[in-house]
Amino acid sequence: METKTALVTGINGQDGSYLADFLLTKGYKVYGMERRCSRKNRVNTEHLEGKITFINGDLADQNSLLRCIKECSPDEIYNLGAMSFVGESWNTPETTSDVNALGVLRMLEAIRESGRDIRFYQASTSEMYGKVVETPQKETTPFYPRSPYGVSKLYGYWITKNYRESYGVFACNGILFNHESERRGIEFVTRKISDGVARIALGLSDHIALGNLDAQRDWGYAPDYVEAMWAMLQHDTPDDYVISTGECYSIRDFLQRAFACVNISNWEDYVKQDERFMRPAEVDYLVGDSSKARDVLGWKPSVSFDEMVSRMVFNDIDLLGDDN
Ligand code: NAP
Ligand code: G4F
Repeated sequence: METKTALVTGINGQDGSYLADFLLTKGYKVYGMERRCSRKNRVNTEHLEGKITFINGDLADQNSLLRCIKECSPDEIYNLGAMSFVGESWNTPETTSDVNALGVLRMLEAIRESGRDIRFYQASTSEMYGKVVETPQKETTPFYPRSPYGVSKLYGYWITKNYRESYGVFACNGILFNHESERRGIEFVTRKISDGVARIALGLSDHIALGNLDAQRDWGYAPDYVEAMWAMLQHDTPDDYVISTGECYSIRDFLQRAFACVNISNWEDYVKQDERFMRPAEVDYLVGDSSKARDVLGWKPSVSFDEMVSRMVFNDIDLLGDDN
């Protein structure tokens, strides 16, 4: 069988690292694109050194993308690189838009310029539904983004669809609902909670400071979700798919489950609400209908919410235990 080559942007992020793990099991040659920085951040990808090829590139720099494609000659590109933290997007709306919106355009243009037949995956998001106009949200639900991040991702979504329709690029949008894991960035609420609970259990802290506890999300497990990205690019025709569990929980539910892992039932005593973590505009409720992906791609999630919370908490206990 012919070896396929994939270029993955955002390689050092949560999804990039899991996708590389998955593609290696499928026999791919994997190139992981990372930005040059003063100190390498390969917490999620240290184990991939020697197994994949790291390549420097920046979604804010057109020439670097052209060079990356020339250097790897990929069959598939997974565009996962982004300023992905919604809260930060109000502080850096311009950079967020440059990378998350124009970065997609730059990559699509680089594909066109290369003249190669490259399949393209765009990391779109449930944040595009924002102030939801329909529940559950599916591929046909109108969008109403509520943050500079959501707005920037909406451009990425449409330009991907547009290049598919204008130039026949095999380009797919995965509209992924929140997905979490042991490799989740520490600033996101689930990992902040699992890390905070671990610290409290180990006597290293006495509380967690959080913002809005009433928001509700459809939380899945990241390794399940990267399989859906791959499945989209293996299908006969390019299309857009919602990827979600169909279940919805609040931050309070997450807290209750996480504290229960360390036998604490009075979790409210350990949580302080802090204005600093409230957002100028909130997405209150997201729950996805992934019937299309389940029917067409045969995809379904395998790890339950409770199992995911427990894996995250015990992983953080292990990590902190190793540090002490
Ligand atoms: P993540 O952990 O924050 O990873 C994002 C990666 O993008 C980081 O490795 C970051 O590298 C890289 N990046 C940032 N700016 C870049 C630039 N200018 N050029 C190239 N790379 C750049 O995010 P994730 O959770 O893995 O998510 C992957 C993608 O899916 C993102 O596009 C995100 O918006 C989207 N998404 C995520 C979810 C979710 O729940 N996780 C749901 C829907 C969609 P640095 O280390 O250099 O900053
Ligand atoms: O964990 P979050 O920061 O994730 P958010 O905003 O849902 O975005 C994530 O999922 C999107 C898919 O829907 C992705 F596109 C995006 O890249 C990212 O991966 O916040 C979740 C909820 C929010 O309602 C927030 O207001 O948790 C609430 N929250 C309450 N206290 C907090 C905190 N969020 C964070 N990060 N930190 C807090 O202290």
